[in-house]
Amino acid sequence: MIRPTLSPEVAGALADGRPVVALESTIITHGMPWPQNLETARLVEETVRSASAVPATVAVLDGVLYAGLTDGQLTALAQAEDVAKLSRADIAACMAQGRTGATTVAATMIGAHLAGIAVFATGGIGGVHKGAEDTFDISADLHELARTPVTVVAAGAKAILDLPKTLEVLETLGVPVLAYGQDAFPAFWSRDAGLAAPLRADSAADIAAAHRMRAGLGLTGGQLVANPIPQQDEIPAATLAPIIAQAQAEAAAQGIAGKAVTPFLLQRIFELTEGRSLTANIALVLNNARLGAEIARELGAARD
Ligand code: PSU
Ligand code: MN
Repeated sequence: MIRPTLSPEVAGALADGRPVVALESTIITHGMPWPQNLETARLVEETVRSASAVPATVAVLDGVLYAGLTDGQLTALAQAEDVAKLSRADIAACMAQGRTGATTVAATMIGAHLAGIAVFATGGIGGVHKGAEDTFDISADLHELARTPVTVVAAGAKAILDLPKTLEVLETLGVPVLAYGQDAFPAFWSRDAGLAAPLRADSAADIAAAHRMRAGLGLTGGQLVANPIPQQDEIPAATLAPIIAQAQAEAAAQGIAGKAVTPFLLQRIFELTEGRSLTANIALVLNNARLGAEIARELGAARD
């Protein structure tokens, strides 16, 4: 079995059974513009360390799968061009060809699990795109949550997606969706998607206990923790709705499809909100990093 190459910091923590939180790299290469992408990646790592856990950013560099990057590697990745966006389908080919790729939620879960890391914090997950009844565009993130035993902390899913359908697919796939500290399912930039979350958890200890219980029952797959954006950073859903609609119309008009859809929409929304979407995005990622660290601490030495 191929294991990820660990940074010294991550190797030490795993060997001692200290808490580790995996972080994704597609958010750096395809989710945020330079230089805020690097600033955020560093801040997220520092936030995890301040919360008494060790950050393990996952990426493929020149064919090598890493869990834990040096600052030099992080900086190079944040500036690199033509980095592949890797999911379950393409991570092996990228490695076999000695290429460089950033890991999405799905591929980061795979890397985290191979390294023995049970918790992963990010911004938003991929889901069912609007119009999926025609395009069949459903993120592989949802299927990965159904098969790989990692607890993923996100701020829900973006309103660029069809949120009711996303929750339906997660239910069909048997993925627990736990809203943290509230009944409503959060919608990334806003705290309330206008939908009830299937489950609710009020503490990191409860989330860790549910993770362990799933393993005990022999249930495959992970859990999605939907952590609402802090109130002061929220952008009301009504403010964003016309902007999202415009970005979506442009994507359709330009024939954007496949892997390019999510990065295109994120970039257009950043431009149309004059950067406000990015400020909120950074705040919620940091908030998720803190909760991820707390869950990892509660899980203790549990590795699966
Ligand atoms: N949603 C966000 N920010 C992101 C992504 C999704 O709010 O950066 C990235 C994540 O890496 C996620 C991926 O796993 O996009 C999903 O892409 P797709 O929709 O092509 O599956
Ligand atoms: Mn897709």
